[in-house]
Order: sequence, then structure tokens, then C-alpha cells
Amino acid sequence: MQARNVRLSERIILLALGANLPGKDDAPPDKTLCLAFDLLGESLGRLTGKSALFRTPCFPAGAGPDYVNAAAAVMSDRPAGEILGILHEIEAAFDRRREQRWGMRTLDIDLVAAGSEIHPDRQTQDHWRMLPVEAQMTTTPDDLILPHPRLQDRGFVLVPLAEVAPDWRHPILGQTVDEMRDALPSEHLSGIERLP
Ligand code: PH2
Ligand code: MG
Ligand code: MG
Repeated sequence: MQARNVRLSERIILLALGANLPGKDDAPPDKTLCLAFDLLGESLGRLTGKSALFRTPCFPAGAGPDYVNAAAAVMSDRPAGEILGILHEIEAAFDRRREQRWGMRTLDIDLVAAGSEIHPDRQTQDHWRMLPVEAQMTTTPDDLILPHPRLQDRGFVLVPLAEVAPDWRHPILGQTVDEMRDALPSEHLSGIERLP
């Protein structure tokens, strides 16, 4: 018989954090991300990785102030949909309002991957991952798509993520985080600065 405390489906959960507006009580983005790290550990399970904070140019360029970005790794056996709900609760606690696509934000926590799970299925993930850039700007999926369909394109996600899960492998592309980061055109990495 299995011991009660064996966690059968525990796997690594990769999270990307970002902020570019003062948050609760006017806290600057770096302070908000530090508080969010603490809350993540309390509400999701074992926080096993926490990256440094990085200042990153806003994407798309000129759409708002620079961001502070970071990444976290958590070990959890919760279903991905449940984790997403908890992330939304944490965002709401930091006064996040969901208004504009790619708009400015007090705190954004994106679920980037849950182990090697593909959600909702391979074909749908392929569709969103290969969506032309014009369509990316105007359409948002209703379902949770994992791995995050833009993961492989974003320096502000891959650079912090390489500090917590350099060897995690994309279940469809077959590349590790380090390999995806190294494959980015240099302009996707320029201006990303590790904060002291
Ligand atoms: N998030 C966005 C849109 N643009 N740019 C940077 N540098 N960092 C982000 O986290 C980010 C962004 C939407 O979530
Ligand atoms: Mg988000
Ligand atoms: Mg985001």
C-alpha cells in the first residue's frame, strides 16, 4: 500500500513574474515581486527555485515602462487549472486589473509549464504557438495553453527561467530552457539587466 503522504503526480511548475506599475500601497515592482515570491511559496507548495530580478525593456517596445521580471519553480501535485486559479487570486491581491491585452500591470504571474504536460492537447498548443504575430496581438485563448505558447520567444521569460530550470525540456520543441534562450536573436536579449 502507498504511504499516505506520497505525492503521485508532483512535478515542477514553472512561473514567470512581471510588473511595470506601482502595486499595492504604491510598492515599486521589485518590492511587489519579492512579496509575490513569499505568497507563492505559502499558497502553492514547495518553492524550489527563485531567480534574481531583472529589468527588461517593455514588449512591445514603447508600450509602457520597463518591467521587472523574475521566475519561480514550485513542486506541486495540483492540477494546472487549479494552480492558475491560485495565481489569479495572488494577482488580484496585488490590485491587478485584467483590462488590456499586453497592457501595463501591477503584477502578472504566468503559468509557463507544468512538468511535461501539454494542455489542452498537442494540436491546440501547436495552433497557439505558431499563431502569426498580428493575430497574437488581437486574440487570446479561452483555455489554458501549456507550455505557454510564447515561452520560446521571450527573453524576459527565458533569462530568469534559466536560473531556476536551465535543463527543463519543452515537451514539443525538445529544447531546454538554456537552448531556447541561446537560440533567441540577440535583440530579444538586449537591455535585459540583472538587478543587484
Ligand atoms: N509582459 C507582458 C507584455 N510585455 N514586457 C516585458 N518586458 N516583460 C513582461 O513580463 C511583459 C512584457 C504581458 O504579460
Ligand atoms: Mg498573465
Ligand atoms: Mg504575461
